[in-house]
Amino acid sequence: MELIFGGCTVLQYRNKNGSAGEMLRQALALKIMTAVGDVKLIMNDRADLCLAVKFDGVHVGQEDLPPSSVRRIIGPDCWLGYSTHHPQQVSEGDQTSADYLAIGPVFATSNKDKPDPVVGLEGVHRARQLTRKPLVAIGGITRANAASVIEAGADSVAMISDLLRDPRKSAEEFFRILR
Ligand code: TZP
Ligand code: MG
Repeated sequence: MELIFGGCTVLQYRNKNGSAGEMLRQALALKIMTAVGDVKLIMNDRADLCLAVKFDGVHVGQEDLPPSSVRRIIGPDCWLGYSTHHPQQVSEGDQTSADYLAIGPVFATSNKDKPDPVVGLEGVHRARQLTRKPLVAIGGITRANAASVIEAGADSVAMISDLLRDPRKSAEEFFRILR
């Protein structure tokens, strides 16, 4: 809720260790909790859970079901996000029915197991040249470097650690910096 009060408009539910049942319960709780706000909810990895809890979209990576299969499951209206980590993946992602592509990790991150090599601002710039889909940059993004990431060509940024310490204050500060 603090993130929403701070201005965040899209939240991803991400749980790499929970059982399907636990994820379902937590996602439903999140949905109920956030119903008052105008926030889009994205389920990480799992198209089935996205449908089960009526989230707004699902985000998959290179090792999940491919976008074409996910699209068949979720239908035309749910958002589909697809993670990419180097130029070839961006080009391939551009040819899918994904609604947006993620590019990263832009910088070093401690919130992903076995992260791909960092792509840096140059990787964001390169990705921008390869797709006109909305581009979400992720990985090591902070209030201090977010403007440079947008400047490099990202349409938006996804953040974990830099928002967690004091979520509302951090989010408010983030939006002040970008506006
Ligand atoms: N995918 C690439 S980096 C990352 C994910 C899920 C984690 C981002 O977390 P942080 O704390 O913003 O670096
Ligand atoms: Mg995934």
